[in-house]
Amino acid sequence: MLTVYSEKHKLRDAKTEIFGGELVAPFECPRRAEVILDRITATGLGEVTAPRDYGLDPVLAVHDAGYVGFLESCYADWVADGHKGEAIAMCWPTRSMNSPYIPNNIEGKLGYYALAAETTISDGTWEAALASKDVALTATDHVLAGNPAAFGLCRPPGHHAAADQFGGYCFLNNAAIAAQHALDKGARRVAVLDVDFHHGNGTQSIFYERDDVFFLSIHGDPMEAFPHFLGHADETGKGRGAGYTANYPLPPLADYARWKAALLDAIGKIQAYTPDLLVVSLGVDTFENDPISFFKLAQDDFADCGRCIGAMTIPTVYVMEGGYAIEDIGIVTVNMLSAHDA
Ligand code: OKP
Ligand code: ZN
Repeated sequence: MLTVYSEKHKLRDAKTEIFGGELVAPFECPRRAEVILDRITATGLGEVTAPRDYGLDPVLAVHDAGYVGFLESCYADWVADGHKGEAIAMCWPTRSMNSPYIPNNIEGKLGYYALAAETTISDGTWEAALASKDVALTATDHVLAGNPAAFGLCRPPGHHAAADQFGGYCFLNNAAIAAQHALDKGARRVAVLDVDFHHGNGTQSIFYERDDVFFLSIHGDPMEAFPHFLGHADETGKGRGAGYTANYPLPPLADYARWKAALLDAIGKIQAYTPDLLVVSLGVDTFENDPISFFKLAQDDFADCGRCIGAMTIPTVYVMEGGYAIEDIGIVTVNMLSAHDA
């Protein structure tokens, strides 16, 4: 399988994350992509190629223009406002403060455009996010050109990013940008299967009222896990999109038997939908040793999952999302990808 990779992911190298009331080194760090790339090379998964530059048009096809402008100048605006650390949201327009105004002040803007506080915006974040969507788009075009599958080694990840919100380590929604790009290039229907431990709230919200993208996600029950406020089983789409969202929230300590039952149900729905393209939001934080998640998938389970997805024989783009058991994420990611082709 072809991998698309850009060195520019290294520009996303934040120094701080709020975790457990402390400022810690971010779980979502450059070494993640290096470990996965090393495993791809060591196992001979396939060719590794650089992305091409698609500019902002495919971004603006799913994201709000004001949000994109905010991301582009956020760090510079933060520094110009006299701050020394990384840009971070601290104040939100919550239920009791509904207002149509978008603040001028950068602290106000951060609250307006953020959905969580753990994720800072650091120097280089925007450039890395741009390269990450180019990785997803290049992998997508490779599949649209007739190849059965490709892997976009995206970093930073994307599935929590909504049309106008960042958070959960995500800025631009690479999977949504890829799915929309495929539709704009002639695909009639696209399915997005999100296997990251966390619910793909951003992808779901972007396509919630549409029937041309079917979003399915298997994840930690939001009653117990981030992103806490979306991903319940009764969220199934709205309007034209009714029936084109499927959520499989699973409880703490869910093992592969339980997880696979959800996967097989999702696969049945995907096959009935007959999509022209499948986008897999490939998070590997379902792994038993992941430091911030609570599922119990073992290394070999990822190969079984890859086999099940590959057996659908739908043209498939994998885009990297989460996975924080740094020393093992290369193994489990490549277990999944190599089994797809087998
Ligand atoms: C991003 B991706 C756990 C806090 C979790 C944010 C997690 C973002 C995950 N106590 N904080 O979906 O892997
Ligand atoms: Zn995750």
